[in-house]
Amino acid sequence: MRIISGQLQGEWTHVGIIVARFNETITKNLLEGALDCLLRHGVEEEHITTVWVPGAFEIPLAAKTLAISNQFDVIICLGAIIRGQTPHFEYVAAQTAAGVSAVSLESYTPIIFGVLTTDTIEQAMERSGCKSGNKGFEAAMAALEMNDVITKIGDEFYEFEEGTDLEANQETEEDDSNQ
Ligand code: INI
Repeated sequence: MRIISGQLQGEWTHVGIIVARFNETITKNLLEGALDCLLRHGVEEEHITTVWVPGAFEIPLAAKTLAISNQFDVIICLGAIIRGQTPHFEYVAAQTAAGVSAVSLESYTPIIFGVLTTDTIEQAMERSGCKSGNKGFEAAMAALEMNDVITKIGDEFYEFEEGTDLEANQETEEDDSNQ
């Protein structure tokens, strides 16, 4: 039996963080939590890029743009969508989640959803470091674990030519099977 599981080890890991400015008092705490986790687990400061966007709705495009640069092993998305503040909470939340998920699958990049979706600002505060942990810290843990898992699956089951990635590898395999 073969078991693959990820370690929380960040050395040599290039991390992109996208953080929404909307509800900045909360998202700043999420960012702090994420950075704390990354630095504690060995990610070098110069390997972390933080990108600010206006709101959660803008996160997926920024994530895609970072992902296709091929400069990042993993991307963490941080935001706070609060039901009480907007009648279109459901749309913003659903589109943000669906967009982040789609970009991750399309780009073969672990992209972590560290976006709070809460009913009240108090709940958002509690989950950004005050009472019930910090979702930013948790998102960074998930990022490190997923980076290691995906790397290990790649090492175990794919043969890469130098300079290729999972997507290029898949295209090569499709070309081979069409011949
Ligand atoms: N963006 C958020 O990140 N959180 C929110 O709670 C929120 N509310 O309440 O509306 C929000 N809206 C802005 C949205 O993300 C976009 O920035 C805006 O619609 C421009 O595209």
